[in-house]
Amino acid sequence: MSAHLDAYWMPFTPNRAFKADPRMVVRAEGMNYFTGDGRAVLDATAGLWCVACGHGAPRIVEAIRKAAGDLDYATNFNLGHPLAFEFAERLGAFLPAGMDRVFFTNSGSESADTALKIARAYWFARGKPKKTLLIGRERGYHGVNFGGLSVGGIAPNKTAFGPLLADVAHLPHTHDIARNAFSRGQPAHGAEFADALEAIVAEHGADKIAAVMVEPVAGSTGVLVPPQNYLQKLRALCDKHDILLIFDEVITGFGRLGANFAADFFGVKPDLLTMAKAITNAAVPMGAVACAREIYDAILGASDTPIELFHGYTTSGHPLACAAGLATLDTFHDERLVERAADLAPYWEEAMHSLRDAPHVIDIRNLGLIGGIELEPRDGTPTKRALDAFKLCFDKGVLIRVTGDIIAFSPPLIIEKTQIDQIVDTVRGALGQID
Ligand code: PXG
Repeated sequence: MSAHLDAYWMPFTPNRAFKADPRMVVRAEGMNYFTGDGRAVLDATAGLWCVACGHGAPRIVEAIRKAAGDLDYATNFNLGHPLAFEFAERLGAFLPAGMDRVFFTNSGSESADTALKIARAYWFARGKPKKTLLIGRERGYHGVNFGGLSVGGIAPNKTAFGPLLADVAHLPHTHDIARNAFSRGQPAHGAEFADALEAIVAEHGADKIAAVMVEPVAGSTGVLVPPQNYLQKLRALCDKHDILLIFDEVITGFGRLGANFAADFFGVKPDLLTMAKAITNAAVPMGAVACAREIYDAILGASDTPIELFHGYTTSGHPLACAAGLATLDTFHDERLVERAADLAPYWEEAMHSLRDAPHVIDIRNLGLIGGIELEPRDGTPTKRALDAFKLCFDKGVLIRVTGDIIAFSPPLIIEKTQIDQIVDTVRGALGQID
């Protein structure tokens, strides 16, 4: 391990292995990263599901430069600056109708914890302080802070960290290769997985349950597309039992499915919706929680203290992030990126499923500009096969993302068809080369 790499404790990385064999990028533009020796690497992951407009989008870069010169920082605690109000309003118009009350955070993890706290605060404001139970889903990912970690359902993320939130229950995940392998778009089977909510209600009582939080399409765990009618069913059950529905749209927001948000794509409206990543094209860290007006009104209306919600971050609504966010919305509008993603989705689907006969492939999943390819794990060494594919693809000039033995794709929405072909050819070649 080279000594000069030791100081930086890298996130979600096998530090020892990485530092023994590091991969670095030093520059990025459009669809490509560039390594120190000038080699282009096509970004099939949009950074980490976040660089929707492509790298170095000129309007965004320019807006950040200007904002840094105009107003480097101002607190939003009992003071304001215009960009935060302007961005919240513009974002409100981009969000599903009626969800235009926006709380700013700095990441997806903070958005998840903020949404969970707002859900509880809502019931507190409504005179139901016992409605506190938070329901997540197996294999769900809602970041790494204690709330989102507790509600999330990825076991290794929890192992080392002791007791989490106690007031939590989990729905089953919807992954069902036996019935749904190689589904194009939404799988046909599994809407009934939502019925597990009835059992949780029967066990705990609806008067104890605050909210259900799910990713509309589960990303981190390896691209699990919701079965047809599953989200509609979940919404109906939440309505029936007076439970809030929170969509974690940290990866599905901002055009990923060919609609502004997954809520629009599926025609299912949550009560709270979390965002991060592409909200600023990831050029400045930012997250946000969109709230239905009723929630905002209830909490403000019921408060008997001057501060209605005792929550916020020093850099909530940071001027540089708001400037980047506004420029991101402008870029989406000018380049018609949401429509572009919708137009490309059928080509993307064909391309992904053309890998069906490649070695080791046991399932392929897709929706919008998301793809997941599940590999058969090697006997005794799960995850190694996918990791080998990742390294080989990087060496051949394509950046993919692997999680477990699943390859996840989420390219920038500016991708061209020839670049989709390049991704598929490179992955096919890599799968043919590894054992
Ligand atoms: N919710 C969802 C749905 C996410 O995908 C977060 C919350 C947390 O966001 P922050 O900004 O706190 O990281 C995420 C993050 C992967 C991968 O490989 C995905 C994420 C993070 C790291 C890896 O798919 N998503």
